[in-house]
Amino acid sequence: MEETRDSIADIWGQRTGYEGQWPVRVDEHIEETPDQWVQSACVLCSNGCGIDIGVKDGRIVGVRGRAADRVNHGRLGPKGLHGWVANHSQDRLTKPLIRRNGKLEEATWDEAMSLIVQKSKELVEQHTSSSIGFYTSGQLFLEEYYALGVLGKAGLGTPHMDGNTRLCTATAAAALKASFGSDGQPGSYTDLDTTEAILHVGHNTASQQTVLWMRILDRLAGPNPPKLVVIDPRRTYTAEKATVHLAPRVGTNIPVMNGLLHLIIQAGHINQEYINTHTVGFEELKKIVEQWTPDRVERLSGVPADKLREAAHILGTCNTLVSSALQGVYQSMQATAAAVQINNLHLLRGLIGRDGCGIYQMNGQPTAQNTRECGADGDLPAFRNWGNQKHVQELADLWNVDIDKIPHWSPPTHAMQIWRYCETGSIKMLWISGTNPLVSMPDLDRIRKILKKKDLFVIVQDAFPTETTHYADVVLPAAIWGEKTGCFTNVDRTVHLSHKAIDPPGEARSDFDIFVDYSRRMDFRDKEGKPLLSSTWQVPEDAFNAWRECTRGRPCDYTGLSYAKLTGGSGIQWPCNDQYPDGAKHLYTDGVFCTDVDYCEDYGYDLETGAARTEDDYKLIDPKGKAFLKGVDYQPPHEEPDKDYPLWLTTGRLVYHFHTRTKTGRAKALQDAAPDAYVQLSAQDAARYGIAEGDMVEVQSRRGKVREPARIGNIEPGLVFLPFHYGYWDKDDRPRAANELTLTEWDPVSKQPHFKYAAVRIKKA
Ligand SMILES: Nc1nc2c(c(=O)[nH]1)N[C@H]1C(S)=C(S)[C@@H](COP(=O)(O)OP(=O)(O)OC[C@H]3O[C@@H](n4cnc5c(=O)[nH]c(N)nc54)[C@H](O)[C@@H]3O)O[C@H]1N2
Ligand SMILES: Nc1nc2c(c(=O)[nH]1)N[C@H]1C(S)=C(S)[C@@H](COP(=O)(O)OP(=O)(O)OC[C@H]3O[C@@H](n4cnc5c(=O)[nH]c(N)nc54)[C@H](O)[C@@H]3O)O[C@H]1N2
Ligand code: SF4
Ligand SMILES: [Mo]
Repeated sequence: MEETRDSIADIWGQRTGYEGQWPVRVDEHIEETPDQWVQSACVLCSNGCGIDIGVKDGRIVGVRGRAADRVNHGRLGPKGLHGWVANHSQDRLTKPLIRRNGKLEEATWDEAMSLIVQKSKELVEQHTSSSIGFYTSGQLFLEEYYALGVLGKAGLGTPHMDGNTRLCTATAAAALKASFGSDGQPGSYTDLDTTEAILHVGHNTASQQTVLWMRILDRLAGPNPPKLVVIDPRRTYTAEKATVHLAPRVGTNIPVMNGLLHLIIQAGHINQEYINTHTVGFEELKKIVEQWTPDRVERLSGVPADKLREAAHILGTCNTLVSSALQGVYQSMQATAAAVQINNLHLLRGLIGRDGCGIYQMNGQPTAQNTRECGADGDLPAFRNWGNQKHVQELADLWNVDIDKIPHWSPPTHAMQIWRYCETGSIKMLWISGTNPLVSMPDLDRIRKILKKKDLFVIVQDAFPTETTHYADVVLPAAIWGEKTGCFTNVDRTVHLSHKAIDPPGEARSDFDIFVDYSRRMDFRDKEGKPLLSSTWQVPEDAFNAWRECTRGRPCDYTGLSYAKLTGGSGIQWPCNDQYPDGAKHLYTDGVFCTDVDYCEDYGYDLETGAARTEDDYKLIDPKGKAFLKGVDYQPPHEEPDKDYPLWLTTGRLVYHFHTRTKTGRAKALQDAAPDAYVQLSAQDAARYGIAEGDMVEVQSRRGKVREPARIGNIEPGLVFLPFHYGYWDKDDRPRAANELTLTEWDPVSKQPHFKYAAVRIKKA
């Protein structure tokens, strides 16, 4: 075995202080010397690092970073270096399974697909296509989502399709739409090389985007380090490096952000000319944030007034700024409203659309951007507006189907509602692909009950046996990264092509092949009677080429990209078209946003109530390309500590594991680095409850309980933290999934569930 560093002990590797360019450093981990290197990108977070897969005798034997890639210049983090080991895990699913007499038994593909098709046809006939729902992922490839999007909308015609992206980055999309009229991140990673200041809100970058953090660490180690403001209730790896760390109580992002905006406006640190020329809504925003004096913010959030002033001074005086928000915002109270305040900060100061200025309404999953782009979540493909008849007609023309085939009479059903329909019985077949809801959904007891229902037919398409496959009626074995070809897009709009390096194990098939096969067997046809997908979509590249046409003239314009162009060098940013043949670094360089009534992705929502605006409402306020400034007042969380459940719970991630650990738990180096869950609590709370480091602690909420060993320190008193990666543990019969405790509540605008707060009590077990 060879490694360029021990990335478990040395997560970020050696520093090279930034001096005018970010040097190449090729990180590598191989078990044997490969015969061949195959171009790909990493699928273990949204950073999208360029990676080469090393192959020998039909097996993956290692990986190395791609020196030429604009994202990572060769660097890789611990998950990127070790995660691939899971591809060769002994317990991969290699044959379809069908539940017979209560037990999952091996079956042929023909048997499994025939059963699914028979069930689908029966349901459509008896209950319409609205009795079928799809719950997909942020981890398949672009071509697969587009295939699913087309078959669901133009073939089956069901409004019930969404991704686990609802749990992940629905708020990123909602916040971008609310301010700029469309999804699409305005900035570029290269902004980090020159920016004067960085703001991370509820985003533990150091742990969750380790390679992006290397880029920041190299700036911090260079001659003109940026100032770093971190807003997180825990002292995370990211917070440790902060110039100013604000540690608010969970659920108080709005008071803190409003307080910052208030101080910045009051000090005159705004760009009035930019505001006048390029935005609408300034006076209303000002009126709302005015009430948030530092003392009032301190009373609600616990952030000392002086610290808030310090942070406001940095954010108000820097000439360039890169900001990011992630789950501490998106999964907490007033998610979209709080995320929008970060957009407001950049708009008020004119810090957008140029070098050194970027906003990341961050993604988490590697391909979440594509779920959203391709309409496999609750959106229409290429950021089209379901309320705009012209946009829907464009899709009908592209797919050659009648416009009424495409569900657009109401908003597409969001995932939380899809699960609700399964619970109440109107959805009778749920097709789950690339996600493990029995660890990742809130309130697991409820989800278990839903999946166990006799009248819900559950299909699970995954590569491994999981908590969720356990409850399936049909399990379809999927090929994963390295075993199939396709594209995906990272959070700074960089599109990568991942080539197939090896064959999948056994009879496992790619999601693309499975979806196209379903479409063929269902005999979905267009207006002229031609098969919908199967006549023209033989290989993923066919789907990619169809997708290119779908994006023409839309913000995510892929028309200049091709498999050939994406092969050999670096990933390339969209938009890539005649105007930007090599991709565009920044969106909105001219201060013109996607808000025109004919172009925007939606007509907007009331940030407080979630009430949707109609086309007619929007016409009255059409900002014709100006950005929206929107203010919101504070609302308290839906559950707060009381005498029975006196502590706050929050949940999140560890550097060594990805989500429900189906891959990282099967990579020995990563699993050994973080073998078990734990509960993190402050020294004060530990003393109060008589708990010592390593003691078993029972954590209970109104919905369930778990038992975890204690880890003490680096957290505010009154708050406990659980990593959410770990499912039920048979070994010592221990419930330990954080989601046994979380609640079924969601943001009114983005519909993203609230994983970041709940009231709990603890005791020594
Ligand atoms: N190692 C690793 N990396 C990953 C992943 C992984 O599973 N493991 N998953 C990927 C995915 S899909 C995602 S979505 C991202 C998530 O990346 P992050 O959002 O960075 O991860 P989390 O740990 O979920 O939450 C971030 C922080 O929010 C803080 N927080 C909790 N409540 C609040 C609040 O009310 N306000 C504020 N300001 N902060 C709060 C928590 O203390 C936590 O440190 O990571 C991606 N990268
Ligand atoms: N309490 C709490 N809960 C959370 C969060 C939190 O912070 N706190 N975060 C939420 C967030 S942001 C996210 S993103 C979710 C993640 O939650 P999940 O999506 O449930 O987590 P994963 O473990 O990534 O599940 C992906 C599944 O897809 C499979 N898979 C991988 N590649 C492929 C493929 O190519 N094809 C197919 N068919 N399958 C594949 C994997 O084996 C795995 O079983 O969890 C959410 N839940
Ligand atoms: S930062 Fe993300 S994309 Fe890059 S190597 Fe790590 S897990 Fe993979
Ligand atoms: Mo996520």
